[in-house]
Amino acid sequence: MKKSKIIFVGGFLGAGKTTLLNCASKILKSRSIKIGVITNDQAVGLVDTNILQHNGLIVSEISGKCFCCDFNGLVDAIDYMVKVLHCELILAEPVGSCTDLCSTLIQPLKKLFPNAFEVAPLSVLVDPLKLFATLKNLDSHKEGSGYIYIKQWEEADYIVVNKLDLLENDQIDELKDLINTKFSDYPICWISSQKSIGVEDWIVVILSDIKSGKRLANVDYDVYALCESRMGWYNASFMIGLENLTIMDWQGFNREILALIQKEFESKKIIIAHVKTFLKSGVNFSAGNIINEIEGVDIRGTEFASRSVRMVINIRAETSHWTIDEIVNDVLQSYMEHGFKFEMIAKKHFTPMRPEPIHRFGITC
Ligand SMILES: Nc1nc2c(ncn2[C@@H]2O[C@H](COP(=O)(O)OP(=O)(O)OP(=O)(O)O)[C@@H](O)[C@H]2O)c(=O)[nH]1
Ligand SMILES: [Mg+2]
Repeated sequence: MKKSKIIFVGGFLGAGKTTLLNCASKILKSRSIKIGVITNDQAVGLVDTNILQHNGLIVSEISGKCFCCDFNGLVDAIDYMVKVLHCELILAEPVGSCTDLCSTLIQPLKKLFPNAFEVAPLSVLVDPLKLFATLKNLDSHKEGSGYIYIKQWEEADYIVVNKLDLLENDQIDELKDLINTKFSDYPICWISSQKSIGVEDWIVVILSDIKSGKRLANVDYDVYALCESRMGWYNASFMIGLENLTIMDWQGFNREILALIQKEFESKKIIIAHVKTFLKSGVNFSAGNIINEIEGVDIRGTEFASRSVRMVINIRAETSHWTIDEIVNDVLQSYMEHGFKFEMIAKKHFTPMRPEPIHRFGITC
């Protein structure tokens, strides 16, 4: 029986994992390969799931726990996609704040299901600006998000430097030198998942027979849990409309509401990890992102007008989840004063739980 191939794309929040999955799926679909994608979060209602589904992909969202803490749920989802939906390749996006994937996912899948699954080399996607900042100042990252970035990179079979389109040639050279100081023996892929540069070459790597899970990161779970516990998570979805039934430009609304949220975070000096929105009405959509306090709002999709819209919003930031909830409530309140109505469909905000993986292998197999 042909083994199903599982491709994990790790990397920190905002590195571009979902954008890469979208881009790669398009290429793979054009080769008539049937793809399934698995998304993951500790709560339901992911912008990523909505975006991938909107692009016509088969998506399964595992929510409630991260992959390593819900290993059996992950195996069930893979099994369903392969056996029932006949997917030939499964792309999986772990939660962006997760690390230790090699010992908690890749080794157990290889060891426990040697005849069912083939696991592709672990790709860890990196935002080049974070890579610059972290590698230039390695000693200051013994805790906080920096600890997670470094552990994610340490366990990579392939470090995939994304957002190549943002770099000048001299920055690429400088980055190569910096990477060499800490990760000299790591294979590196240079890509832009947004512009589809280098993605075909990355596909060659993940479809190859190169061994996966060659490196285990030495993760201290107390530090790891502390780093995650300093973050707040917020997932919500609303129906939005106007009291006087005015037709609204929702792309403009999306840009404006994200800018207001960004301003609130900035004024409270809170570090944003990722704010994502997805607005949809019929076939029209607008997707928005903020990945830090400095860069502006990134909007994709189309301008569209309708009387109402469904909005999904996910926020991950270095603050209490209660503060995030307050910020969103304040911003929504300012719209309500102008006649907007928000009917909440679902909302959950929380601190990520301490990771308690089902399996944790101390050696590679
Ligand atoms: N310039 C540029 N931007 C990119 C590229 N890839 C992704 N982005 C942008 O980076 C932001 C985050 O992208 P996502 O794909 O949502 O990142 P992610 O890693 O899935 O984030 P989480 O799901 O929160 O962990 C979005 O604004 C993307 O448009 C790229 O190659 N170039
Ligand atoms: Mg994503």
